[in-house]
Amino acid sequence: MTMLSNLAPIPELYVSYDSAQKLKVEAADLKSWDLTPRQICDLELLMNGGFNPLKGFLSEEDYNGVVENMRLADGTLWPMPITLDVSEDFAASLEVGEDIALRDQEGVILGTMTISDRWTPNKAREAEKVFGADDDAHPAVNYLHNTAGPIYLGGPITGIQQPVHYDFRARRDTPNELRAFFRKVGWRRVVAFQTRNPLHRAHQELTFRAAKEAQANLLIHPVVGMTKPGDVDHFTRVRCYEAVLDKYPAATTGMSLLNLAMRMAGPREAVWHGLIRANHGCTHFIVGRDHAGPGKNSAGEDFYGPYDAQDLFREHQDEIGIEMVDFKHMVYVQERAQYEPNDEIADKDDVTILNISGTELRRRLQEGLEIPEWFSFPEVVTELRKTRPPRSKQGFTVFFTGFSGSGKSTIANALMVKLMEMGGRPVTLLDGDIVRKNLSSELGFSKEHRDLNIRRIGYVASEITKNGGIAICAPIAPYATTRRAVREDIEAFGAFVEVHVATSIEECERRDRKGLYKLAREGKIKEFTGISDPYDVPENPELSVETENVEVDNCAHQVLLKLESMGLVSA
Ligand code: PPS
Repeated sequence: MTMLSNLAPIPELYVSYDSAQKLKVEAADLKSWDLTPRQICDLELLMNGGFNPLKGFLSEEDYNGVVENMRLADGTLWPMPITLDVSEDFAASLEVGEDIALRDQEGVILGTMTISDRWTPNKAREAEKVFGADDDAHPAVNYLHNTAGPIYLGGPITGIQQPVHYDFRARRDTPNELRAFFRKVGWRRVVAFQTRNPLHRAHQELTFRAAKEAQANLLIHPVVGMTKPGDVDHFTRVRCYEAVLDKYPAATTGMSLLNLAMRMAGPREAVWHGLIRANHGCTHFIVGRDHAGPGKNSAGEDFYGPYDAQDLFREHQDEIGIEMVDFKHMVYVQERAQYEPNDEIADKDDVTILNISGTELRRRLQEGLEIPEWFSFPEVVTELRKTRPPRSKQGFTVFFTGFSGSGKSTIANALMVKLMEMGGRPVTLLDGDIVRKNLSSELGFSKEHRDLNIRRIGYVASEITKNGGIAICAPIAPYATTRRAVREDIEAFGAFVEVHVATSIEECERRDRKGLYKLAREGKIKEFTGISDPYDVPENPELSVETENVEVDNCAHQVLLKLESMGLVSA
């Protein structure tokens, strides 16, 4: 099959500038939906034609077709549900047929939608059919159940303006801008490379080979919208990509950033990515092993087979309108000092094959170890080291949890002083009592208020961690789910060290330093943790300390040893 790009403009959903100005004024009377970050990404690609032929968020009929057999109601291939999920309250306030304003998080109007459909989706079914399993270990299934609203709205969009991006503006292109660029420079065959990771030498080799094989120019087309939680942030990645771009022969290769919110849906995602690239005027698309793979399921197995994405893509290639280029697994052959496709090395037993896995690379970055030049480009390694300094230079959070009077504050204070004595990073103590005097002064002890209190502490600790400091938290934090949520927030930026101060309730009551247990027993304090309110004992804390017959100094020392063993402080 010979693919030549169709570089005629594709339809967008934007109205003219004058109409947009008028609509903006009129929209003041409409009910507004404040879009989530993922919905903003989806809306941008709906409006600029990246999701062509969609004309809006899916109707119920289209949604059912997409979920069940990857097709819109009219039979057109479309693998991913692009839906507007909202709250019950908002959905209930609307009539079908009504127009709503779609606004970004600062209230700027981006478009309007005429509501044609409103329904309660069967999310378990969506998870099974689209993502392959109703398992929260899949990031998109987790999003579906725990972040997305319960009601879906569908209907056509009228585009008013693009979401504003302040970063890398010159590197972002709509499908029509890319098409115009290809037309201008005479690129008739273009192979696109999708990525959400930094590029190293192996990627540079394989993409260049793919372009040669397809006799095409190369477009590095990284996703900068939303990728897999825990990925390297896009600011760092784009600086890395810019460094790698210089390594290709001049004028063969370009780069454009795609504000896509990935779902990590493997085979379906590959087909979706292909359709999006076809809309951007590309003729070829590289599909790799485990394309857009979400990692392991809750049983520790892969969600999809390694070549499922290639198989599904091949099956639908003609309809997608873009030709697949198989990804070659490139490895470094030491004796020949070059990268070669793994399956083309005839003398495997006589040569030394080198490879560094993603996990090994992260370990080396964490520990500040050498990353060899055969593996990556020095400029890329320098960028990565800036955002991933060794653990002993990163911020982290120590989160004490335990009953009132268990000794949390005393140990936390001792730890703070020891860390300050060591120096190097600022230390902040967020003690339960102190937080309740300041940050959470209006809160009581209901589950809702305790959760709010812990989420606030978690938010402050995550900011401290992000900025390279040490946060020591010492609340009771009785609920495991809330502790887990805080852990997730913080682990995006650094380590979360949960320390269970495991003093028994009997011992805490015996000590009764503040006389609160007595009052709780007398019923004068209600909802008292351990007496009349629950405490979920941590199942897998990084450390559990006993305080009965143990000096405070020794407890703090145990924490310090743990921090040392995790590489967070050096002896
Ligand atoms: S929580 O559950 O994490 O929000 O609690 P926290 O912010 O750590 O606040 C606990 C301190 O408040 C005092 N106190 C109570 N604790 C538990 N239950 C009830 N009902 C209650 N009422 C007041 C108590 O002194 C706790 O301090 P610590 O430092 O834990 O002894």
